[in-house]
Amino acid sequence: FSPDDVTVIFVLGGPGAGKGTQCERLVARYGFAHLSAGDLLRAEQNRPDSEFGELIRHHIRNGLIVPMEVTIALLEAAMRQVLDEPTAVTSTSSHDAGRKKGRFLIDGFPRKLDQAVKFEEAVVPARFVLFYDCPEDEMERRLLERGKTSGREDDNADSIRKRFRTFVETSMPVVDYFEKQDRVVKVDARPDPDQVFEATRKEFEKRLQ
Ligand code: UP5
Ligand code: MG
Repeated sequence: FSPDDVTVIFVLGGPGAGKGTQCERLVARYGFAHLSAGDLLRAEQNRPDSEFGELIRHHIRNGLIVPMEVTIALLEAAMRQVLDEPTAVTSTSSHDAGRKKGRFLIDGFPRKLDQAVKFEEAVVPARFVLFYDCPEDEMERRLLERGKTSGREDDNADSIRKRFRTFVETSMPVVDYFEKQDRVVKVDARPDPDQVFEATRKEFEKRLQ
C-alpha cells in the first residue's frame, strides 16, 4: 500500500487499557476502518477450516504473541477487503467516503519489535502511534469485570497475569521504539471513556487535517 492512499494509525496499550472502546468512537467520529488484530485472530481461530485454530488458541490463552506471519496476513487481507469494497460508505458525502476509506486504526498490533519493522516495511508506515497509558491494577479490574460476561478465553486471572507479563517484556519496547522516533501520542487511559475520548479527539484534530 502507498502512504498516499492509505493512512494507518497503530493503537497500542496494555490489555484492558481501552483500545477497542476508543477505536469504536474514533470510527463513529472520523470514519476510520477499525482492525483489531486480536479480533481478527479470534475470528480466524473460529473459522472451521483454519489451519491456525489451535495455534492461535494456545497463544491467546497463554498471553503469548502469535507468529507475525499469521497476524500480518490477516491484517493485510482485511485492509485489502476494506479498500476493495465499492460502496463502503462511511460518510454522507461520497467524496469523503472515498477519502476516508483508506484510513485504518490497527488496534493491538504491533506487539513485538520485529512486527513493527516488518509491517512498516512490507505493508505501509504508520502515520503515528496512539498509546493508551493505564496502570496495571486498573486494567486488571476492567478485565476481571469484563470476564464475567465476555466469554473471552483470556479474561481470567491466570491469562491476565501472562498477558501483563508479555506486555511489559515484549510490547512496551515497541512503544519505546516509536517514542524514540517521536511518533507516539500518549493518552491517559484512567478517566472514564468520555474523557479519554475527548483527550484522544484533541490529539486527532491536531494531526489529521
Ligand atoms: N473500559 C474501557 N475503557 C474504560 C474506561 N475508560 N474506564 C472504565 N472502563 C473502561 O476495554 C476493556 C474493558 O474495560 C471493557 O469492559 C471496557 O468496557 C472497559 P477494551 O476497550 O476492550 O480494552 P482493550 O485495550 O481493547 O482490551 P483487550 O482485552 O482487547 O486488550 P488486549 O490487548 O489484551 O487484547 P487483544 O484482543 O488485542 O489481544 C488478545 C491476544 O491476542 C493477545 O494477548 C495475543 O495473545 C494475541 N495477539 C497477538 O498474538 N498478536 C497481535 O498482534 C494481537 C493480539
Ligand atoms: Mg481490544
